[in-house]
Amino acid sequence: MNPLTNPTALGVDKVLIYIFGSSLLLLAGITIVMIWFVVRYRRSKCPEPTSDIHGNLWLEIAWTLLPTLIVLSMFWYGWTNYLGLRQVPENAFEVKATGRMWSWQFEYANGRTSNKLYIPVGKPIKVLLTSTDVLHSFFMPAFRIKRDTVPGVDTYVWFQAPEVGSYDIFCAEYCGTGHADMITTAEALSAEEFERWYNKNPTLVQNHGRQLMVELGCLGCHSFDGSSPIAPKFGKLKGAERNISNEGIKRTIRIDADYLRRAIRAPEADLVENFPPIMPPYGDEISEKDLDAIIKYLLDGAEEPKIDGNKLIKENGCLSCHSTDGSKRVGPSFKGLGKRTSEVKRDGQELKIKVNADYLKRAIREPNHDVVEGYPAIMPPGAQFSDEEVEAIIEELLKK
Ligand code: HEC
Ligand code: HEC
Ligand SMILES: [Cu+2]
Repeated sequence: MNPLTNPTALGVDKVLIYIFGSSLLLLAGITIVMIWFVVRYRRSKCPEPTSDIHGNLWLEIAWTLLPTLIVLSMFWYGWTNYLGLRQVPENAFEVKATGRMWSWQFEYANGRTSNKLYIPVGKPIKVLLTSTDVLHSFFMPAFRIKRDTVPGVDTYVWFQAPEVGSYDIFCAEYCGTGHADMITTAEALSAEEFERWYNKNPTLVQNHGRQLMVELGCLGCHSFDGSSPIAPKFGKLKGAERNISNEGIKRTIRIDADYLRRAIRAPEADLVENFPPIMPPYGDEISEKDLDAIIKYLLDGAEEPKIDGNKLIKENGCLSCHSTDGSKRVGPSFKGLGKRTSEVKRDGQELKIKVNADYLKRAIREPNHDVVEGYPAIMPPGAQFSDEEVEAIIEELLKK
């Protein structure tokens, strides 16, 4: 397959041109014959019928068979090209798309999520579709693909972007107040740029270094929390002071990348004071690239990377129902939320609750427990978040 084509659009366009073209031809043929007959056999020219035919077998066979063949050919042509839309090339890159009120979320094999569909150009993309709440419809006009997303049903579409650029994505099924906001784009990137985007996930890069240290067994001696006394603790090491001895000569140094590199490749050279010289040197079993990842992780801190609450709020569609500027949308605005007292209904009873972390946690986890007065109980429960993620979101909400 030529990577620079748009196979799904080509297939659909061919069928459209064929059906529309043959309809046009028929229309023209019938209209021309009709006009010709009207002129040729008008009353002033032929006051009396000139012939008196009662049947013509061949003519009848012809006008039954010809239209049947034309219609069947439309069916056959349409069907074979429809199969092209449903048969996904084997090397397709898979992305999960979830429709929900009122945004699209895309999720990649490595756990990355985003609200725009980032894809490599020229590669078949299989989009696995589902919905969390109501019917939506995933529509990409540039590729002539449109498919309903239904809660509990998994389906798919595929396409291939012929050029680097932006392609529109819409929801084509009226799904409530914010339906028109379900607009986003597919960003087709060159292979290298896509690779960079795909691997740029800061959480993953930092965890890669940590992961390597787990795999290499460094944690047999070292710990992140100081629980192992036999080797120095891994922590935020950048700039920390160390008393080291090198063949009996003592020095105080500040930790930098070069020091860490030596400490791993040739631990016997600079020994950290008060520790036995038991660390084995690591040579070929750690590639330069992996070593860089480890060093980066050791320098910048062993704490878990901080979860970005604002990013979660943006990428999980909260802003399609909540504003941050005080304006009322489908749900209450986030502005000043931390200083508010919410009037809610709980089991039919009206309550006033001072907004705090506990209240917000419930509002995200079980939105129908307390429903804010004057709003419909349609907020989807944030079941996809870990506890840490909910905490990060709450921290951001309280600041707004
Ligand atoms: C057998 C136990 C052991 C293993 C396994 C081990 N280390 Fe060490 N490591 C030590 C000891 C003991 C020291 C302190 C003495 C020294 O400087 O060699 C040390 C020192 C270090 C230092 C200098 C730390 C500082 O605070 O100045 C770094 C960095 C380090 N190790 C990284 C690693 C990495 C990365 C691995 C895995 C690839 C690893 N170590 C595996 C025992 C170990
Ligand atoms: C489909 C629209 C919709 C989406 C998406 C949505 N919410 Fe809501 N949210 C509402 C509505 C409507 C209410 C008010 C009714 C209620 O309390 O259930 C509400 C209430 C809230 C409240 C309580 C506000 C108050 O004034 O007491 C919080 C907090 C909240 N949402 C947070 C979030 C977060 C965080 C997200 C994203 C993970 C989110 N919402 C996504 C519609 C939505
Ligand atoms: Cu929709």
